[in-house]
Amino acid sequence: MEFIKVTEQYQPAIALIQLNRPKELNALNPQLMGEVRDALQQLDKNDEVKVIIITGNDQAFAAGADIKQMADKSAIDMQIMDQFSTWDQIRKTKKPIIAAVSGFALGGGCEFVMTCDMVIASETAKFGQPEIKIGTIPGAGGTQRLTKAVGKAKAMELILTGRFLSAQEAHFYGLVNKVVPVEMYMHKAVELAKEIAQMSPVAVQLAKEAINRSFETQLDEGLMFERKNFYLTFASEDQKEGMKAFIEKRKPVFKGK
Ligand code: DAK
Repeated sequence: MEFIKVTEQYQPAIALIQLNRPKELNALNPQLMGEVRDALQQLDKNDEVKVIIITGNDQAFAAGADIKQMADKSAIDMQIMDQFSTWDQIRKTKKPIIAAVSGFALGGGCEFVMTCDMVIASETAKFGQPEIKIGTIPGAGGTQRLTKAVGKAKAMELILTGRFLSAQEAHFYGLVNKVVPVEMYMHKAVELAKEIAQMSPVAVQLAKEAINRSFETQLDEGLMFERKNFYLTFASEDQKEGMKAFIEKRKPVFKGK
């Protein structure tokens, strides 16, 4: 594993996955997501593990999908790469996943957090879907899950402006379970994991499946719709300009085509 660290017995019955590309603020490239998928599948099969915690570091959970890796792709490249199958497999994990979030959880990072089951945030956590600023839109569920989590008006504001949500606001809108000082977020995540780990693993898995069912019955259709529009942005000059401008550290000039 190059981009994540996995500790199968971080605490009794609790496994930890740590995203580990600190210099890039844990930007999510396909290899990293593949490693997360493989680790989750492994942990799902390990009877000693009851709850999984996913974290980054104090500065960043993840600042989004890797823009440098995506910038030059065409809509068809994106379609053929089919990174969504990895994300789809991640969301099929049977055991409960707690995201322990500090610092940036942006774009794909925010979407990754929303794919987890519960969220403990540090006071410094910042959530957002800033894809609009680089000429694209959320592609891994943001338009669907954020809207369900915070409501239509707030989701529109966040996704159309790319503004960030503070940890306290995210708590107010129900996106996170608890906000604690930065030195406490791992501790609180473990505390929550320990409580769940005491329950029947069968009941926990069935409950998770049922809750997701209620949440996702109409989600598949929404996700497909979002995916097509996400691919479509890669056919625009604005996406090329937006991502190029990010890499060149300048403001983008959008032309509307
Ligand atoms: N990708 C690549 N590199 C990134 C990055 C990212 N998303 N975010 C940060 N970095 C890199 C920076 O380029 C910089 O690298 P160097 O220049 O030092 O080589 C390093 O991390 C430190 O970042 P900064 O110097 O920018 O640090 P600051 O503290 O000044 O700013 C920031 C932190 C988080 C505000 C800023 O880095 C930023 O705005 N980052 C980009 C945030 C963003 O736009 N995120 C959304 C990306 S689009 C999909 C699944 C998901 C997605 C799409 C498809 N499929 C399954 C197909 C999701 C798309 C996105 O997430």
